[in-house]
Amino acid sequence: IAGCSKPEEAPKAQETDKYIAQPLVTEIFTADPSAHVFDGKLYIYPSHDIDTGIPDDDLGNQYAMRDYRVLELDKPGGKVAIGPVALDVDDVPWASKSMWAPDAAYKDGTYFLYFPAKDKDGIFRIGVATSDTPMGPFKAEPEPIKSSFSMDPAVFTDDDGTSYMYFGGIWGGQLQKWASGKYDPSIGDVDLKQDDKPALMPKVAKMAPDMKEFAEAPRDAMILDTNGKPVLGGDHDKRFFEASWMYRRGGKYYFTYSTGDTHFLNYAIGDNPYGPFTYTGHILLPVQGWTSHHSIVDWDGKTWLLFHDTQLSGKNHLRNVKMTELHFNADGTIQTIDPFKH
Ligand code: FUB
Repeated sequence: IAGCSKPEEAPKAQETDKYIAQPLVTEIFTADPSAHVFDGKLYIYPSHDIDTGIPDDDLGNQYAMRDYRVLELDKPGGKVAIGPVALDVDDVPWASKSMWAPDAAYKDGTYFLYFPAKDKDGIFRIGVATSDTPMGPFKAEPEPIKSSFSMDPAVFTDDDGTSYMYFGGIWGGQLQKWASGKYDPSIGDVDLKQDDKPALMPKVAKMAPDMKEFAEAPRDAMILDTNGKPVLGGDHDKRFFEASWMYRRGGKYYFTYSTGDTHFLNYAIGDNPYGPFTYTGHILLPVQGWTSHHSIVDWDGKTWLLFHDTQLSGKNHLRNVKMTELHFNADGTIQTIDPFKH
């Protein structure tokens, strides 16, 4: 499969020894890595970054991605295979652009690719596509998931086989425009500007048995501060921005996310998939580049953090995925990772 990958740009890595991990692939630019273990192999579902010349702005218009490619590893540190195009925006009837951070799931012989994209009106929706192999190609459903909105879907399957989708993102991810439950174009492009009120929270919905619909209306996945009150909109070091990911360890549910403009990956712990989740700390300190987005997966007897930075390009919109081991303390807290060696 690696042979299918056509080199696009192979920039020279600068000062490779200052980073705690190196890019998993250099042939293409990749970001937002969602990792899953299927049949003992690690599959990474990343965004596929491209350069369209669109300048950086606060809405992320520079992230003008149009397709997905899947990465496959047999063993940690092994060769990384880059799959062919798994899904292209032209093959999604309802989508127009912005194929942002995807995720995947498996159930009963079918692999599901979940992806956000802007519809023909420029409104983010979340779509689903299916395949009988983890690498795809995937065939998109003709319509987005009913009642879906905003972006960054992450699908978590609990031990009892029930799956949940976490999603949402503020600023360019449009979550603030849905604060009333309906899309309100008059709401600004950033957040609600209510610093002393509860922040906008990520959304969670149980998936229907066919994995193609929500089984219920999405609800807030509440992130509480250590005082038991919702994290406030003005607390940019703690409040949810984007990049939801759920990781279960024993009976604890770690809701993990990015803080966007303060560039942290954070975690908040709860007792069930819906939360509430209590803010506990940082997983990853700011990386090189504006965005930070990740996944956490158990594989080969270890727990791994998949993340991205801009080591190869030095440009915010041309990112590269990496992986490093994640360590826990005896009390279940995570040992914060510094992406740079000091
Ligand atoms: O890759 C485009 C967007 O950048 C993602 O959807 C966000 O999470 C951020 O990483």
